[in-house]
Amino acid sequence: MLITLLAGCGLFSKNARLADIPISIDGNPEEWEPFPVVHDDPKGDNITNEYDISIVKAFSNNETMIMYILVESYIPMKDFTSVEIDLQYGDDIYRVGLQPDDLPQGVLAHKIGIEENEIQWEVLTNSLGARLSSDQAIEISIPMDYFTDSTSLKISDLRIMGGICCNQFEYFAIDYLNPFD
Ligand SMILES: [Ca+2]
Ligand SMILES: [Ca+2]
Repeated sequence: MLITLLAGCGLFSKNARLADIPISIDGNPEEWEPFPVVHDDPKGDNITNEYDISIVKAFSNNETMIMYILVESYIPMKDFTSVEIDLQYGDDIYRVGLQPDDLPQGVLAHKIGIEENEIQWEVLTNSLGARLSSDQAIEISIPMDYFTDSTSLKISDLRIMGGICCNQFEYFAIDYLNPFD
C-alpha cells in the first residue's frame, strides 16, 4: 500500500491512485478533493473567532515517508499562533508543534512521563523539516524519519493554537479535534 490514511475506518480503497496526486503546501486545498475526510468537526465549538475546524484530511505516503494534513475552517481564518499535532505510535505519544512562517519548521517532542500532574516531554528536534501554509486552508507536510513504520502512526489530536506560545496562561486552543478515535 502506497499511502495510509491516518484515521478513519478503512472504507477507502483508492490508495494507489491517490498516491499519484501531488500535494502542494500552498494553502489551496483544491488537490485534496478526492481524498476522504478523516475527521468531521462540529461548527461553533471554537473558543475564539480566528478558526473553526470543519474537516481534516490526512495521509502518509509510505514511499516518500511524508505525512500530509489538511485542516479546513467553517469561517475565514485569521491569524493563529501555531498548530499542535499529537501523534500516537503504539503506546508512544509524540507532539509536533508548527508555527506559520518559521523555517526550518517544526518541533518534535516525545512524551516521557508525568510528574506532579505535568506532562514531561523530551524534544527530539527543533528543526523537523515540516512545512505549513495557510490561506484558504491549512496544509501541512511532516517528514516521518523519526517513525520506522508509518502504517501504525495515528493522529490522536490536532489543535489550532492562539495567544502567546507557549505560556500556560496565555496560550490556548482556538479549536481542537479531541479525538480521532
Ligand atoms: Ca495545496
Ligand atoms: Ca469546529
